[in-house]
Amino acid sequence: MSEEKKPSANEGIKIASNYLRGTIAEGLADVTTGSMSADDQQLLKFHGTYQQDDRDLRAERRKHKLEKAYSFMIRIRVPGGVATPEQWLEVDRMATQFANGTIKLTTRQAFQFHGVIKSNLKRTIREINQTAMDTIAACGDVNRNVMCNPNPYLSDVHADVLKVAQGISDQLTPQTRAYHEIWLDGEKIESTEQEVEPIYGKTYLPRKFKITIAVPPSNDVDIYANCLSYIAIVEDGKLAGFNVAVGGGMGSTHNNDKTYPRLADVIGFCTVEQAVDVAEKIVLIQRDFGDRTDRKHARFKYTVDDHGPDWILARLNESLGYELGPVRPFEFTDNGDRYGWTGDENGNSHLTLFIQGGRVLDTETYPLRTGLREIARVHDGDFRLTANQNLIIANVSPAKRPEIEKLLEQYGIKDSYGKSALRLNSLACVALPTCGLSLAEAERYLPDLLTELEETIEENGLRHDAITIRMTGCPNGCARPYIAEIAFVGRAPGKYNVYLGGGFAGQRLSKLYRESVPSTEIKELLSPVIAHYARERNDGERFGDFCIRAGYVNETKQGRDFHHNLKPEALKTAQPA
Ligand code: SRM
Ligand code: SF4
Repeated sequence: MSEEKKPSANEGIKIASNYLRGTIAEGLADVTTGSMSADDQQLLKFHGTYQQDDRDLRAERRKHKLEKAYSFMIRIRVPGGVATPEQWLEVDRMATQFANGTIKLTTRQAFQFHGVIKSNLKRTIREINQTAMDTIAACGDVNRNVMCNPNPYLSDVHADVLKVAQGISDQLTPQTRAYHEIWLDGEKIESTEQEVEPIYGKTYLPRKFKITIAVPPSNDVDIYANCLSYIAIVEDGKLAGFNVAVGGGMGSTHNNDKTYPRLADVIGFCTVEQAVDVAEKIVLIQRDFGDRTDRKHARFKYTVDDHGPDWILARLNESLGYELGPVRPFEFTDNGDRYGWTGDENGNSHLTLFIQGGRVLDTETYPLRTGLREIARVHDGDFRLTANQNLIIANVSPAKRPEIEKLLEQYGIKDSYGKSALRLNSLACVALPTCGLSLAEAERYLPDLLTELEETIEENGLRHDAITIRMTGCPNGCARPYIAEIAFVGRAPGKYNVYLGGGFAGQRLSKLYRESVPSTEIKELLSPVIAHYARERNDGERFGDFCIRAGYVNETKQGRDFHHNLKPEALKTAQPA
């Protein structure tokens, strides 16, 4: 007899929370501790904030019998990644006043603050809302920040696409008044009966949900790694509609084959007018059919894999009351950002800047944050956050460009100048010291590893050859590592699984090449592969494709195969020659 599985603990927390209130208000008022209760920590995510502690200080504080150095990460939603100069200035101010003096640009086009202490949490979230931005649903079992291709090169199409992203974001934003009550001192509504969460209901979604929109040929928002993606189809210079893709995701757990990254399947085409409806109906399918018993199997990618994309399409058509059209042709060439100045059809200019690790801060040698602040003070366009943790100073009018160029010069801010194509195509997640799940360094270590690998790259004449390279501190995949051509995924302090063979446009999963490689041995491990590539690649052949052709790894054809079909050497720790 099959035993019915119980819903996971988080389902109970959501039901008991009275639409995400829990005891957050009381917890914030408790000055005896810098932390919140375990259940409220889960609920806080829906409000856009995570309790963390400074892991660099753990041992020292334990020695002195002190509470951990608790603080909060706050994620600010920026649908489509577009922020005004005024918003930039406010984010910059709050980074100093309430956070650790840095602004983090995330892999989903959002801002993050780190290091906000409990007594400042409410004020910070309130002030974020005063800037016409918010944090609701930046995290939690709901739809997250909707991503959108940030490059306004085709500015009319881009404006249309951005409108759709904002429409989807609005439609899927939770309706609970809890956010207003707790953070904005909104009026308390006593009866839960008056609450309406027409899309989510009391238990919201089984797990987080992610949506993105790409404008080919750029796949800079990594559509294959999202739960639901739209691929803009541009015909005669106009937006004709979108191909719809479902079931992508990255997260996996070491030594658990039942968890795996998966690429989205493209299942049909919808018109611009249908896009919001399609998003809502897909979310409802996940709400009703996603696995609420096991959070490691609760993402939409498993719903799609378990039932099959055809089943999802049939259900979607049924609930829409009309059918998606056949998939239209499209082609992605890459998933990186286009650095430097570009112009658009309206005569405005856009400058894409490389921001290492997405971290905007001042150092003694590079006053990036100050420079951007000064630019925001005169800028008459907007700022665009890219899904590659970079920044576009967008829509610079011809009149303003000389002034902005002068400031760039004055603060030494370079777009891509002097950097290898390898570095310009790198991504690292936050990891230590704030991420509670990290097993190894990422953002703080990748820049140094790149410096080491750049020696090999230079020796082999590959300085200008783009290779995508990504690092995460654990297998959750926040920098979307499993679709990079080279990826490092933390196993333990100073040790990484090395993956090869991802697609240059983010269209193929990679495969484990060596397990648990000490960081000191990574250069020795990869140098021969890079040299081999430089010597024997075919014309235009990408590094990831070469790694498969030359037999370093087998091709991963689908998510379920990610952990299988490994070369025997993959599970051996690398031995230096
Ligand atoms: Fe992520 C959890 C940071 C994008 C997959 N992610 C976390 C947490 C909140 C750790 C935690 O749960 O305690 C990290 C906070 C670290 C910190 O100190 O800031 C964290 N994720 C990030 C960011 C900031 C990484 C970055 O360096 O930019 C990204 C914020 C995006 C945003 O603005 O919303 C971020 N996370 C992603 C992505 C990439 C994407 O969405 O395109 C993924 C892979 C795609 C996917 O979802 O499948 C991702 N994060 C995860 C997972 C694994 C989920 C799963 O399916 O198993 C977790 C852990 C979890 O949810 O249990 C996680
Ligand atoms: Fe933290 Fe892991 Fe995400 Fe990196 S990949 S930010 S270590 S959860």
